[in-house]
Amino acid sequence: MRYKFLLILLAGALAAACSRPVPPVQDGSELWLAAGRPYEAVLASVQTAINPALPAEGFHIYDEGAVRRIEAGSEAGLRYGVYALQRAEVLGQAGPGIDLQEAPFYPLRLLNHWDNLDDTVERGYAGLSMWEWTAPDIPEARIRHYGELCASVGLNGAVLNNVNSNPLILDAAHIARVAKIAAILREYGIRTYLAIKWTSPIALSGLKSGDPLDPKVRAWWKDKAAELYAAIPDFGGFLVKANSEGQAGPQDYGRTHADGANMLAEAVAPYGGIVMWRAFVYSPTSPDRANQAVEEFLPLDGRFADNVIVQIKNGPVDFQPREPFSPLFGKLKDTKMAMEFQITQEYLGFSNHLAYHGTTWEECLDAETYRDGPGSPVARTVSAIAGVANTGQDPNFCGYILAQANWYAFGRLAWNPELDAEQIADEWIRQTFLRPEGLSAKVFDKRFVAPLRGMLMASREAVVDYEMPLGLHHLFGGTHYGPAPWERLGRPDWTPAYYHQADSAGIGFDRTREGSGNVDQYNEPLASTYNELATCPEELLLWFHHLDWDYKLSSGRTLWDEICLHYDRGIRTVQGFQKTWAGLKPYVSASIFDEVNTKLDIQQNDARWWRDACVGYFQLFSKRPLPADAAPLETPIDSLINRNIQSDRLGMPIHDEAHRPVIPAPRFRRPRS
Ligand code: GCV
Repeated sequence: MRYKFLLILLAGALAAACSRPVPPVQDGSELWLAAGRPYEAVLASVQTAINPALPAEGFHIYDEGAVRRIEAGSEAGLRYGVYALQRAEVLGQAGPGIDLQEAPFYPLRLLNHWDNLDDTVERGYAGLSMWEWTAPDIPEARIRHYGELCASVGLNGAVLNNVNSNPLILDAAHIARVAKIAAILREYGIRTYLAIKWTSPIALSGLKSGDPLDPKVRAWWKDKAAELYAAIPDFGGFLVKANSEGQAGPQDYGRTHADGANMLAEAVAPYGGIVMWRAFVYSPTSPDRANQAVEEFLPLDGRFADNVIVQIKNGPVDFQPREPFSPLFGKLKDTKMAMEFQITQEYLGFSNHLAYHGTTWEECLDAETYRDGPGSPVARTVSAIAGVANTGQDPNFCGYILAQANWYAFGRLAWNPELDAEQIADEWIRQTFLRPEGLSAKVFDKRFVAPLRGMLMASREAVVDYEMPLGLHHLFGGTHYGPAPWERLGRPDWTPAYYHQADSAGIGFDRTREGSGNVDQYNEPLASTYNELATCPEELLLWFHHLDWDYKLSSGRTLWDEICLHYDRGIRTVQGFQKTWAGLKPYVSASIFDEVNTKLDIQQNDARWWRDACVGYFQLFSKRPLPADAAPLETPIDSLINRNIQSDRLGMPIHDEAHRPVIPAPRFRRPRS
C-alpha cells in the first residue's frame, strides 16, 4: 500500500517535470521582432495594393473571402500595414474578418541620435555609435535591422548625429558616408536628417562670421544644401542646437532664433527640407531656468518660416524623472512645434535601471494645456515628435533588454499618441519574449506576461520615488547617474542645491507668484492650480513650492516624513521586482534571466544609495528623526557626501561584484609647497 502511494507520488512529480515549460533560447538581439512571423512571410501571405484614397502612410488590412488584403496610400504605408498584421498575429488579433485601418497621427516621427563622429554617444549607454563613423565601411546589417525595427513601429526619420554637432559632419567625406546610410534607411521609409553646428561656415570654409543676415553666410548654407541634396535627394533637413549650453548661434550676432532658423529654412526649402530648431535654451544668470524657453520663444511666435519646427523637451528643465509639461506647448499658437522625449535614460539609471517610459510620455501627451480652451492636450499642440535614441553597438541595441521597451513605446506613441501605456507594454512583452514550448497562451499570459507588465507599469514611479519624489528634481551628480544633493559649486543652474533649495525651514523651488512666477507661464486654470497649495498635485509639490518640513500632506503626515517614506517605497518596489522576476525564471532563457536579475540587483543597491544620500543629506537641514515606520539609513551621510560613483572611460558607472556602486572617497590635491 505504502509503495503504491510512493509510486503515485513519483509519477506525479515526473509528470510535472515533463510538463514544465522548456525555456526558449533567445538573447534579446531580435528585440520586438522575435515572436512574429518574418516580414517576408507575412508579406507573401497577403495581396497588396496602393490605394491613393488612403492617407499617404495609412493602411487598411481586411479579408475578402479567403483573401487577406492590405491596401495603403504608399509603399511606406504598405510596409506599416505588413508590420501591423505581424503584430496583430502575435497578439491574437488577426483572425478571419480582420478589419484594421490606421494612419499615423504625426507626419514626422523621428529618432535623434546623439552620436559623435569619434563613435562615442552623448548620454548613450549601449556601447559606441551604431553608425560606426570611424570604421572603413558602414555597418550595413545593423542599419538594416534598425530600419526594420523603426519601420515596424512606424518611425520615419533619423537624425544621425549629436546636437552638440561636429562641423565635419558636413564635409565631403561625411556627406558621402551619410548618403550610403540614407540609401539603406530609405528602403525602410526612413528619411535622414543631420544636426548641424552653427559655426560650420567658419570651421569648414573660413568665413569670418556666422551672422544669419550676412549674404556670404546665407550663400554658404544654400550651397551646402545643394551639395547635400545632390548626394541625398530625400534628405530631411537640419536639427539645430544654437545659443544653448555653450553652442554658438544667431544671438552671438545680435539676431534672434527666428533669424537663424529662417536662414537655414530658406536654404533647404527648395528641396522640401525642414529645420527643427531646439527650444532647449537657458542662461546661467536667469532666476529660474524653467522660465527661459517661454521668455525667449514666445516673443517670436509667428515669426518662423513654414518649414521650421520648434522642438521642445517635454519638461521645462531637462528630462527629469518627473516634470510638469513645458509651458511653451500651451503658449505658441502660430509656430509649428515638435515634442522631444528622451528615450535614453540619462536621468533614470542609464541602461541599468528598469524605467518604462510609456507612462511618463502618456502623462505628458495627455496633459491639458488649455491653449485653445479645454480639450487641448499637449499631444494636439505639436505636429511632430522626436525621441533621443537609446541605441548603440550592443547586440541588443539598448544595453538592457527591458530598455528596448522604451524605443518600442516611443514608436507606438509617435504613431498614435492616444495609445495606452499599459497596452503598449503588453504588446512589447508578447512580441519580445518567446512563449516556452508546451505552455498554453493562457498560462503564459497569467504567469509571465501579466507580472512583467506589472513591473514595467510600476517602474517609472519607483525611480521617481527613490531618486526625487514629490516634485524634487535635478539632484544628480557628475554623469547624471547618482545622487549629489550636496553639490553647490559652479554654475548655479547646474547644481542640485539650486533646484532643491533645502534650508532649515524647508525644501522646494518656489515657482509661485511669490517666487519665480513660473506658474503664470501656464494657461488658466492650470496657473492657479499650480500656484495654490491646496490644488497643486502632490507629485509636483516641490517643483512649484518651497514648503516647511512640517507641512502636512493629504496623508496627514509631514512633508519630511513623506519624503522619507517615498524613498523607502521606491526601494521596496524594486525589491518587489526582484521577487517577481525570480518567479519568471522558468519562462525565459538563462541569459535573459541572468541579465535582468543582475540589473535589478544593481537597481536596488542604487536605490538604497539614493535614499541614504538624499534622506541623509536633507536630514542635516530638517534635523528631524526618520518616521517610525521608515527603514533606518544604512550608510552614514558622512561617507557619501561629496562622493560620486566611479565610471569607466565611456562614462558607464562601475559596480562591485555584489552589484554595489563603487563610490571612492574624493581625491584631494596636496597643496604645492
Ligand atoms: C546633447 C542635457 C544633457 C546634454 C545634452 C543637452 C541637450 O544638458 O546633459 O548631454 O546635450 O541636454 O539636450 O542639448
